[in-house]
Amino acid sequence: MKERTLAIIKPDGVSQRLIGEVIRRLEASDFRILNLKMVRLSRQEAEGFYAIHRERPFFQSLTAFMCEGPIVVLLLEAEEAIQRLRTLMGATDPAKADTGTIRRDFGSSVERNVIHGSDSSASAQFEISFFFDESKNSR
Ligand code: IDP
Ligand code: MG
Repeated sequence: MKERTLAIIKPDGVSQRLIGEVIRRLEASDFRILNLKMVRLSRQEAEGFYAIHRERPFFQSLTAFMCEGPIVVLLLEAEEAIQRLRTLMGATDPAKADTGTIRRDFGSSVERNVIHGSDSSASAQFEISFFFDESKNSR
């Protein structure tokens, strides 16, 4: 089934000049980019986006990290997009991620792991509408 999901190239990915490489991998694996933008999150926006992790010990550090520089937000569409994006990304901790995944190849720590991807259809819905006005998404 065709699905939509949200990916973010995190500040460490942008600063390592990985925008092109990440997008190349996404397109090579049949993701269609329906929309994208570069933004700089305020602390409040980062906290809103990651509200589900509010009680986690890494919340302050994570939200500070997500604000340290620009990010690239991508609205993606593909067959099984949610699961396939997670597979391309690899495990949260780059050291534990499979060979050939984005996080394994470019991540530097469990926090600085280059890319975000929605983990379920509920989170994809929330995350897409957090960043994009759905009535304006093109194909
Ligand atoms: P995910 O990005 O693989 O879905 P989550 O558990 O949803 O992982 O965590 C969200 C983000 O928070 C991670 O991508 C990573 O940047 C950061 N994070 C997760 N666990 C830790 C941790 O134990 N220490 C520091 N940062 C973490
Ligand atoms: Mg997650």
